[in-house]
Amino acid sequence: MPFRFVHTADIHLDSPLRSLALRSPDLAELVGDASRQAFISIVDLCLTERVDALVIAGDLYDGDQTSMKTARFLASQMTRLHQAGIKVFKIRGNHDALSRISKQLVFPDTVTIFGGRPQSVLQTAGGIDVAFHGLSFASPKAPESLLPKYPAAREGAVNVGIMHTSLAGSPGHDVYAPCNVADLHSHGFGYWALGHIHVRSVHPGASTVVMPGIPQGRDINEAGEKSVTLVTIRDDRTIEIEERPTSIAQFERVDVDLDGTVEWPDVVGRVRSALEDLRTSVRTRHAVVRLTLTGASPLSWALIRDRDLLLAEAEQVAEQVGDTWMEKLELTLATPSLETPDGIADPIFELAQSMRADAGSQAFRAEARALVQKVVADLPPDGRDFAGKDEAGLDLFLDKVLASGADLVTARLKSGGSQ
Ligand SMILES: [Mn+2]
Repeated sequence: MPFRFVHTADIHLDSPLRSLALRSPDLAELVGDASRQAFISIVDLCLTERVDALVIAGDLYDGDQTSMKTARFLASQMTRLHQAGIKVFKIRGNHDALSRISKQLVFPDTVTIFGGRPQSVLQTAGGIDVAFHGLSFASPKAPESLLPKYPAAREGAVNVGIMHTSLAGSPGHDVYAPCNVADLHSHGFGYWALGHIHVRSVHPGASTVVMPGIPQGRDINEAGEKSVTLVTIRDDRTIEIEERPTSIAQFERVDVDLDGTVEWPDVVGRVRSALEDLRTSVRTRHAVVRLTLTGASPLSWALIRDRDLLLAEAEQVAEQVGDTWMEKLELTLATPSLETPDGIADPIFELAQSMRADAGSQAFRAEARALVQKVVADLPPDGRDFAGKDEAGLDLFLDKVLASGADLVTARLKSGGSQ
């Protein structure tokens, strides 16, 4: 009988909605509840696969906004595992360190929450001894490697280390207990159950080192199918891993090229076939789409002007395709030249030129910058990144907004009354 466990991390329960673009209340509800649904599907997987343990390598919670509702939810899920005889081994990550409720929750005695001192728990199943070694760091910041604190491998057992770490660094993730994969391999453990980085990675070698990634994406920057790792330790002590899908809603970018489209229904038809293709390739129940229209079409100006109608049509198509949602519509269309063929000055062309020139002027930019900064300051901290994370980001945002504003005014003038 093999020993089996499920390894997950970074569930981030109660993570606030990070996209301001989720304008449909149904979609906001779907995405808002998805992390919780993914956790239920992880527990379901544990029960159907009759595993011996569930390992949670940190960041079960997102921060200090963890609610009583979540506390009750977790207690009921832990009870399901407890009743099935499945042990839970959990460490805290940098986000859990901020959570007040996580310190007060009382779980069944089959749940081990590792504390600030390294601890080892031996579990025997199917004649195989497995030693789980874990350590939680109490602060949200851990600048040094935690690896030296882990005990040496226990002889006669298969050793599993549970650690929250940024490894050698990963874009978009805070440095946390950094360490090298090579050092993990040489520590003598059979398996390293890691957490923190939201993108899955597997590092085979002397031991099996797995970063499972987030089990449910929270916004378009966490696109693609998400999963957990099902680990099987065979009688001969070899370790096998399988990736198992867990996400309920999958974010996906879809680009649609409009080259060659002439009439509005052509555009809608292209969108429809792109969403149908997506639906056949995505296994996750719900697909949440950021749609980007590219290419050149004589309809460009009309599409820019009537973007709201286009979005409404895309939403309708998505609904017809089924379990498909529009997160956002982006237009990066090549706009046809405004110059008249015979070289006679077109007043709209001249106006567009002068708007572009004004948009580049210092005074205009300074005014626009001040306006954007005022909006940013009025938003809660989680919503402030839309205009870039720093000065350079803000400049890029201004470039984009000013250019698309000029295009929108031009589009309204250019195609006024034609649709
Ligand atoms: Mn983390």
